[in-house]
Amino acid sequence: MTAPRRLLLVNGPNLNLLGTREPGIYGSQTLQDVEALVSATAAVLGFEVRAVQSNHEGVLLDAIHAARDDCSGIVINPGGLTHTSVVLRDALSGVALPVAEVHISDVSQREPFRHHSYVKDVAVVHVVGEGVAGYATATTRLIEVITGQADG
Ligand code: CA2
Repeated sequence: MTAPRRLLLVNGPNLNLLGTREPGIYGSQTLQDVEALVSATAAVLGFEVRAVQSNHEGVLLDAIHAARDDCSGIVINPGGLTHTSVVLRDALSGVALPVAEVHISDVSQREPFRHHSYVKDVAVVHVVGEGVAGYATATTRLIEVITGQADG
């Protein structure tokens, strides 16, 4: 079967607040801007995007599991779950799709509790500290991996 030309974009807890608070860390663009950026970036490369954001871990897990059926990769900013969730990591490794992990801020330069990512070694693309533009970088690099133009 031909691989679907569709990505799942996952934004974790609190990312619905983008553009409303903490602009010094996360910028002034909204979640809607992020989703539009990823869709436009993917569209140029012939991919469509299904976007999910939730403050509930189980909703994110269900969306990741469903991606097995009709997506060929996952772009994810897990938010704070990055640093806490074995469950999220297991879901990502369980669906066995290529994953791009993106963080708006440079987590390595922030508090020590943000330095560890449970997702890191199940992702093939990592983008940190590029602001919202990092989602476009992650999307392009993930599609290159999917279509065989790069190896991560
Ligand atoms: O830098 C990132 O993208 C993070 O994944 C964002 C998470 C944080 O826990 C990670 O350590 C790094 C936080 C998302 C919350 O986003 C907000 C946005 C605006 C206002 C308040 C929170």
